[in-house]
Amino acid sequence: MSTDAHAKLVRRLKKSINYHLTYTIGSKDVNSLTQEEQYTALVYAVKELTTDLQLETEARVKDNGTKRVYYLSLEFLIGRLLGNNLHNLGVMKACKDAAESLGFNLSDLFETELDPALGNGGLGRLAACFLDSMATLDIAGYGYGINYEYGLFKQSFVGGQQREQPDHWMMHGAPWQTERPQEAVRIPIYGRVDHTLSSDGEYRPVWVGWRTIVGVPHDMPVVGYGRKTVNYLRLYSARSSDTFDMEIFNQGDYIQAVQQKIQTETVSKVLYPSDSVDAGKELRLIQEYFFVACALRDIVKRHLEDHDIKTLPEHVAIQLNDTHPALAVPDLMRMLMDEHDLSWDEAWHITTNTLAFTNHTLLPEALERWPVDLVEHVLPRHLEIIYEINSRFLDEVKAAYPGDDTRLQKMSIIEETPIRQVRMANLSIIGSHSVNGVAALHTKLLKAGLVPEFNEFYPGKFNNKTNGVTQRRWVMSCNPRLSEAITAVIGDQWVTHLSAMRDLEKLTDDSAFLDLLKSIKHQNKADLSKFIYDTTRVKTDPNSMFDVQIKRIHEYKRQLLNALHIAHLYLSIVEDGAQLHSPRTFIFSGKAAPGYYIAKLIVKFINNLATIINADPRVRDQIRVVFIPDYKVSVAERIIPAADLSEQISTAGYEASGTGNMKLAMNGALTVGTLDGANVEMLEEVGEDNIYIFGLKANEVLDLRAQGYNPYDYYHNDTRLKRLLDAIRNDVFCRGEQGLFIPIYDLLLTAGDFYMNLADFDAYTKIQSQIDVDFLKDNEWQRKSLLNVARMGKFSSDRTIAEYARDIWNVTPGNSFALN
Ligand code: 26Q
Repeated sequence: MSTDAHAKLVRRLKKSINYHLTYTIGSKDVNSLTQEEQYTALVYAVKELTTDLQLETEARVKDNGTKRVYYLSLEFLIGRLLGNNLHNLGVMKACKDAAESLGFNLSDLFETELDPALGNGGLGRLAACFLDSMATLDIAGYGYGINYEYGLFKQSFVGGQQREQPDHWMMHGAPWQTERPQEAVRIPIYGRVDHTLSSDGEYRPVWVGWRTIVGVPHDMPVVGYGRKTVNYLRLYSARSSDTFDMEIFNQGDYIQAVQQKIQTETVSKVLYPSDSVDAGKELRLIQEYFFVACALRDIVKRHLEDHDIKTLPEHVAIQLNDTHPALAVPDLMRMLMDEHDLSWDEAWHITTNTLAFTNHTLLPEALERWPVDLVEHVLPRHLEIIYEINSRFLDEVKAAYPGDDTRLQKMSIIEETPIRQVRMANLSIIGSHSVNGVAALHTKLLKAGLVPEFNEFYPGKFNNKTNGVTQRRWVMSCNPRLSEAITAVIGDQWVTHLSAMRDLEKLTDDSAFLDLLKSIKHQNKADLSKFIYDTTRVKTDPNSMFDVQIKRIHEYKRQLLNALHIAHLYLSIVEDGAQLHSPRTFIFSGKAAPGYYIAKLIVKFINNLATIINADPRVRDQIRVVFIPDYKVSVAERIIPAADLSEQISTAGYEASGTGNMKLAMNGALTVGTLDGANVEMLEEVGEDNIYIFGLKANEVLDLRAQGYNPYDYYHNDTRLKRLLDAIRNDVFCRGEQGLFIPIYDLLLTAGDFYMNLADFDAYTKIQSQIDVDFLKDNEWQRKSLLNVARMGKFSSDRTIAEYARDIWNVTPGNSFALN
């Protein structure tokens, strides 16, 4: 930006901030403003810039007849927006100058922003990275979801146990959002189907007696890097319909009418805090239907402004983020047939060519199923359509495989036993033209293990799209020191073409550059140490190795294996006089679903280890343990730049992809991991000398289980394991709460250790000893770290999105992005 343009922009921002302080916020005295007031006025000023670009983008898309992509997701973990948007707009400096001249401290204002937690974990954050990449690639791509009033619960610890508190993230307003009441949509729900015939004798089902939910959109700008494209994320709030309520009001039951109103508005009240299936909750089903129905109406309405309904697949692509939006299949069918008078075959052609589905899980028990009775009660017409889809589909299967009843049962949308349920995965597969997994191994296992019959029946429908993350948030913005150092030597191409990081390889023998990287990591670790002290009162040493495991707490992710290793180190230091070569700080962060008993006990176990170890003078100079509470995007942004070692140790075959693995490696952490999810492809990219791979492979896990895995074999044959598990059983870590961790002992032995912690324990301790030694070899470690940064190009979500665009959506990025 020229000096002139800069000065002009600073003046514009200042003027606008002052305007909003007075007229939007209504603030009295500019000298006694709260941080929130300063922050809010600044956001309104910046939103003027994004609004201009958003309107320009929208006009360009409309004029050019550009195909639009809609990403339907119940979760968007977008993180704080101010810093990110300023970076992507390229106005960070101007904004800093404007803020400072008004006496505001921009860094403080960044910290004032509440971190919207409208998602649980990987799936929601992936959706946010995809929005960033779509806008940066100049794709007309929009997110559609729910405007939850309460995001994911806030986590705190009381006596080491997880407590949940509500996250009322809009408490101080939501200045990034623009409410658009004029674009509200009315959604029917409940009621029954009248089976009537039209005048020419055709079957004309009519959905009658429904109630209405009103969906009011709230748009948030999604700013592409480079000031060209600004798309939006459209989140719907549920409101009750006044016309409907009037009827009850007129009947005289005022209180009942108000109660119904309140009930309707609970639909967008809270995000379900579990990242696996929560059995059969009506409110969750309504949420899934509500946002899909709002999105489809909005999408079809926009399409009809310029085109005929029959050309929908040419102008619109809709991506379903897991099965949560699977009701898009019957709802689009219903709109096309019942509201646009198309035949079944026409509607089916349009529906299947518009929709595409992404699967994120391999656990059969994590597949969504809804009781038929519940679906019938909430959505009677949709159930009828689901039955019809199923019956036509099963006819095709019967024709292809006469007499194969087992196959028919597996492929049916309806599960018959133990109760009749709708299988959302089958519905999504049948109703889409593309089904993709999120990493090469995951897609392979999806095709071969989870739904082989579908893969056989639909050749070419299944495909892989390995996940990625946006380097704009996960390097440029969260790790400014590293970004500057990189840009100084290879330029800033990497910000939009991460593969350009390969140029760093020429510096692997440049000891001055390696020293610079080391000092950057050290400064980042010092910053994190301060944050850890402020949040937990635990002192950590930035000279120790920072070993991090940050993700949702799950048995399959095996935080327990990490904790067992730590407890083993503790015992071997105290009882055997063992000594580590490299002092280590074990850092955990992550939330357990409120109803997930064993995950919460694992949290407590780690917290107890932390208390015991950090207070024990015999071990505290060698190992330290911290559990950083309330993991969220803004906490991840502090931890990731400071990590030396990244723990990606899931039981092979269970982590669909992982994305934290990519973020950590991009920031120079070395990975210790199993051959699971995207770790497999990270190994391919960085080479085996630059990653620590251990443990059973996915096929070995299955083979061992088939042979009859017995954890007692490991317990009896490994004296370390016996000592460790007995210590857990005998209350060594219970801190006075007797018998507290017996369920963990039982999980690992009597209950069969389903995730094979004990089978991988030996390999894990061995590789950890190797890491302990390697960390001492300063230059070598730093060189490996640099190669990780240099070789993560594949894992930019820009690459992922370019592949979706080419293979699934059939759209051409306005901003050319080369794929291999
Ligand atoms: C379903 C029904 C009812 C209530 C909740 C849910 C629900 C909610 C969230 C089920 C699953 C989720 C989230 C799943 C998730 O985050 N999966 C992760 O997706 C990432 C992005 O693809 C992968 O990298 C991870 O491997 C995968 O675990």
